Amino acid sequence: MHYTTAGESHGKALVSVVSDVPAGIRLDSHRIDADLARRQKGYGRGGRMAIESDRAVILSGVRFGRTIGSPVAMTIGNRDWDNWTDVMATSGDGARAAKVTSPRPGHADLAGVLRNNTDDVRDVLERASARETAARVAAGAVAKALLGHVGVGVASFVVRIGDVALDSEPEPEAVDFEAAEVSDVSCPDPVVSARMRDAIDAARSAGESLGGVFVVAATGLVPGLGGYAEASQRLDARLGAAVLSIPAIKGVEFGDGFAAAARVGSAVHDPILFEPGRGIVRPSNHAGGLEGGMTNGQTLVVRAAMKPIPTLMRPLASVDLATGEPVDAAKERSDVCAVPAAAVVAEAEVAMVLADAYTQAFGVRSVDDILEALEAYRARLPR
Ligand code: EPS
Repeated sequence: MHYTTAGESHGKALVSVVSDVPAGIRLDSHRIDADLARRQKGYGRGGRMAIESDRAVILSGVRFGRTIGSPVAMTIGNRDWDNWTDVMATSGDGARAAKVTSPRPGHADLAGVLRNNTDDVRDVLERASARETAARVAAGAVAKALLGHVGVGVASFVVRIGDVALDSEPEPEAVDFEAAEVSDVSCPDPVVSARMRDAIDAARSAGESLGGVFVVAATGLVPGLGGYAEASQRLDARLGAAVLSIPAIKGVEFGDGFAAAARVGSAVHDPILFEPGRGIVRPSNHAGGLEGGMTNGQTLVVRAAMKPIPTLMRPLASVDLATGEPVDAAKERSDVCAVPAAAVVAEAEVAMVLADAYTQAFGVRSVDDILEALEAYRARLPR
């Protein structure tokens, strides 16, 4: 299973196409919309989120609430399009659209205009905008629906915003995900949530923006997804690439991640024990559920760092690309902090990689075939 998206931030709509979708997945558009709504919320979002109310319209690949084995195409309308019909028209000469010529440091603006040989930063920023991630979340909801059939759950929580962090990061099994979902910063600890909101308020007042760190966890995975024999099979690499493809994500860790580099081996690796009746037991999960490029049957723990958003209300120095004169970087309406939103997008990315790994291992034709192959696989695993 894999996806592609199309759509500009202020164009008419976003488009999502999910391919290699097995038949028989129960797909409820309310579930898709619930994730779209989670992505929209979050303390620190800007004025745009008050305009949008994202809903997925399913165009193909689904009949009577179930996938039929063909590509699932969806659109999400941009309500803001009504305010941008001149600037984002698909025809005409653009005479009424002022060019954006002051690239924002940290955004795709400068490298994008150099790459594409354009003199209008808007040609680049419209697609580089994180608005596109709404389409990823819709695609990820299809992946999550398949994972639901095989007993896999994917969830996330925020552990840091700016310099405010949870004192110690809990094991995902101990996280109250419902509390995190209710929190408008997606942090399970209400006291830390309040400090995170204060930090976002302070950043907004200072014309600043904030990044942070979140965890995505996946439970119920069978061991052996992915592979060790070929570089392209390694699940760490596929998950890492997927999460790093989200705008503003600068680092990804699994389990203990970078901290493991400072420890001795016996403090990093998870012993393998056997308990009669329970089978193989791992007393710890430093590896974050991945060994040798494969799932090992434990909870997958992915942690990602997001840099602060590049659009600053107190802008950094830039250059007017039309004149070469020094100017302030473009100051567009934007968010102060989108870390809670990025966590939902990362759930979608992780879910897509895992759904793809399940279809590669157990078949792409139908949910029933996948479940049968999975049962046979589970039956031969040691008790
Ligand atoms: C974004 C700028 C803002 C954000 C946008 C990402 O949009 P606008 O320029 O319309 O104010 O709100 O995020 C979304 C629209 C979204 O749906 O997440 C940017 O420059 O990346």
